[in-house]
Amino acid sequence: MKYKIVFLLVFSTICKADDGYRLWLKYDLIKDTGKRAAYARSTQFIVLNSTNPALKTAAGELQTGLQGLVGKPVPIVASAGGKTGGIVLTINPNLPSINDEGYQITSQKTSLSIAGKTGSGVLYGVFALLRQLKTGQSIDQLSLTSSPKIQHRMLNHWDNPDGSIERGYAGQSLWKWYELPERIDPRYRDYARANASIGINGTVVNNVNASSRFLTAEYLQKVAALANVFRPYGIKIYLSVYFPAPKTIGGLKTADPLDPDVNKWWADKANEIYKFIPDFGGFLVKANSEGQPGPQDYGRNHADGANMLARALAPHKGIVIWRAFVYKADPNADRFKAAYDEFKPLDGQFEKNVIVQVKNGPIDFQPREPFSPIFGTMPQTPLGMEFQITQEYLGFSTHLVYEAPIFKECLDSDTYAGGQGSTVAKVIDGSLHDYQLTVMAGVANTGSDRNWTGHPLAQANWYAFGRLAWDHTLSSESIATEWVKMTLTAEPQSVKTVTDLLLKSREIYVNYNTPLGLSRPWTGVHFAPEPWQNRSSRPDWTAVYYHRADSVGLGFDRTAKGSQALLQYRPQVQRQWNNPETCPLPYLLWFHHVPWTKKLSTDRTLWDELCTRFYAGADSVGGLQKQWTSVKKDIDPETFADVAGRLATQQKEAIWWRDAWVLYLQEFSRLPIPAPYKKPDRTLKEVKELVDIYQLR
Ligand code: GCV
Repeated sequence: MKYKIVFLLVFSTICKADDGYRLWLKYDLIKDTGKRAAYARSTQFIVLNSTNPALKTAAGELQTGLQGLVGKPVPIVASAGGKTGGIVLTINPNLPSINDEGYQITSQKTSLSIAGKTGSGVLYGVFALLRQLKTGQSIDQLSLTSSPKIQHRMLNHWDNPDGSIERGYAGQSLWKWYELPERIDPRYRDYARANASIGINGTVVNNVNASSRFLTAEYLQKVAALANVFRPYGIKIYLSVYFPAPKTIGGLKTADPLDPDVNKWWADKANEIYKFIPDFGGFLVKANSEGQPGPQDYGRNHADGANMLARALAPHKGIVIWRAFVYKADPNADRFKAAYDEFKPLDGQFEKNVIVQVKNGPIDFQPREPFSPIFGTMPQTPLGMEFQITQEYLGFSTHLVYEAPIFKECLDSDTYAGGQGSTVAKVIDGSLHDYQLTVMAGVANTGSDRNWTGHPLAQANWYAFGRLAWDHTLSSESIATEWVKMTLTAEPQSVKTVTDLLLKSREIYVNYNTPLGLSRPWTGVHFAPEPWQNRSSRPDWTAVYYHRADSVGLGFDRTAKGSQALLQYRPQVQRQWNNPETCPLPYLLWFHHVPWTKKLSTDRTLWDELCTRFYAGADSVGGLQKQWTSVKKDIDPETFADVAGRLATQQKEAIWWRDAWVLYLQEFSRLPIPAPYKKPDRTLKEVKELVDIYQLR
């Protein structure tokens, strides 16, 4: 009996299901006997002869990783003492051909060296080596050199002081403000590890809809406690700031950026912050946007506001990340044009430590958007990229959408700002216009859920964001394959299948959600389909504003005859999208109001093409389910069941989206649903009732 209990305990420990907490950092025993395993097993020691905190972290991570992979402890020693078979970690500020955070891994006979100019560089090198071992890459004659292409690779958390997360779908905030600074949740360190392993080096811990509370001494202590945990992982902390803080917590009568007292208040505040956090990164600011106050409240412009904060931070080497996400409640305006209209005239007027952070598209993280015209038209201002990892418009954490293709589509778009080949990536990595200050930010999809991201496969989006911020030339496919091998399985057929499923997922979602360039940033929770929504406090918070369905056709005319938004792009880009006959179908309805019966390049009419995509998209979710079922034997049972459940919900909701759009648009097109597709089983009224249930409070 006793033995039976012991056996059961041991067995249940071995078979313990994977709850997803370890993310892609699963350094489990390598079972094969190949060279990679032999190499890992032959590592006798790790040489560390420095007290640099990030280097110490690097040694610790290497030790943990190797121990997991080979199942035996690998000691950390101060010197090789003439012995071979070790991995030597070194900081060498004079290393050529890498930047400050780059690394060089080289094999030297029976030893290996991981070197960087800084401790962080070595840390990234360690994670690169572990990745190499874990994904089964050859380590013979290893010679890996890599440097990040973007300087500030950061997560933006839209986390509120009460623990809620704006647009968060994986539980509550990771930050337990009421426990800090005294209690340090071990999860903070695990968060830092995960980020460092993919090269993320900055985090904005609070929502851009900011509370001034974070600038009080009480909260700065809490923020400092987090910064202390993140520092050894090379991660700097930043804060979103509430522009009128000099009034709300400073007792001043104004927050006018040209007022000397206001300037002094911010300078004093910066000094105070740096006393708490000597390596504080800087401020992220949402101002004069969606009701947030800002410099325009005092008749000043964005540059006035940003520059005032920049001057306060400059003595400490901090930066200001000023967001370009702005639009006004003007019934005659096109929201698409707002950011360009406000920011383009300010090009070249920002202080050196200011970067303007631009969302990838002109509207708001839609399933597909053309790149923001700002990227091609502000050559004298450093521009940062803001991607959204959390799935605000992508089915929350229920629908599977692998986002690397969304990020890549934007990064690889040609702005023509300096002639052909002037991609968005070259704008934001500073190479096109020769600037040093560069940022890529991702609005985080993390939360207190045990697996961090709600949907287990949404971890791939966090991972892909980090990998692309490090190197935007990586392909969506290579990142997906790497993530699958790190996280789910090493079985070649299943790796292929899951990679394929990830790569397809975005296009499938677009098809049933917003095909042919439709968009849907209407008001509310952004979950349920509501193309009929036409009432709101602002016209640009209705659905009808965006799709413009009428008896003639569908889509928003943004050509010279319409809102003229297309004119904000360089002429070469305009030419690609200006003609409805040749405009690529994914962007068609972004720029044109197209008649229902117009024949498209697919030889189908607009109406038939729309229906085809809505139906094919919804049907394809069934294909994803089949693919997932086919890998069951190679996936941890808990993860398998979790994803299978979410895919089943996605299947149901994809049909819901399809039915809502098709039945609603049919009221305008007055055309039948083309064969072989069948009319939805429900009526528009029934679909609306279902949506109402989801909106109930
Ligand atoms: C943080 C969209 C979202 C808001 C978000 C805003 C922004 O409008 O729906 O939740 O606010 O973008 O990016 O500032």
